[in-house]
Amino acid sequence: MEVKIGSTKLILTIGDITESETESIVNAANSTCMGGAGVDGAIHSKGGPQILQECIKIRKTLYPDGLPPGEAVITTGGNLKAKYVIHTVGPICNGPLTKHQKQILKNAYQNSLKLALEKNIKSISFPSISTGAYRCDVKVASKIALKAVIDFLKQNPNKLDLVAFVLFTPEIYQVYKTSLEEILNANIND
Ligand code: AR6
Repeated sequence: MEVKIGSTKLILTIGDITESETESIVNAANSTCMGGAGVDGAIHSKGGPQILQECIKIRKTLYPDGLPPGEAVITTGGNLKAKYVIHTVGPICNGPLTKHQKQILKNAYQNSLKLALEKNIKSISFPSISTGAYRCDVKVASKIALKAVIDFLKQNPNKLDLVAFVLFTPEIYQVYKTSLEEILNANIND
């Protein structure tokens, strides 16, 4: 599915984010920034050791106590097709998302986009942050993710060419597609 938000293309696609050809991809990391499973594991294993080396440096200099949930940092993409990896940390869920968890998730998307603009990056791919190991409800998370991106693009027009959500399974894709349709219909009826 593809829509336009101002001059920016917003795409939903099924796939593996490590194969993404956008200039940057976002990692659903944890506060250690030292790697893990899921998207994080795939990015570090395909991207190679340079990504971890830069993460270690960031931990030593900027975030000695760990990357706080909702914040974002940037490293090289190493051997990936993407030139940059933006690492962010979503909320950990143990049930329905609380107001605070929703805010953290929104921050994770918007701080990643902010960092992309600071680096003059034109295209970015997101995974479905916090809906794997961090167990947040996909339907709720998808609405927050899409709204966060759409609001950001409306507030920062003509900066990014492409924002893609690269969703790992057809089921997750379908949830995001329905959410996007609902958000766009709600906007029309505003
Ligand atoms: N490409 C796109 N999406 C993927 C890929 C991939 N290669 N692999 C998994 N997904 P998760 P989280 C989907 O667990 O919930 C890590 O251990 C997956 O199906 O990667 O934010 C970190 O180190 C799900 O929909 O991230 C943290 O400790 C989504 O990506 C923790 O997991 C997110 O799943 C972060 O948990």
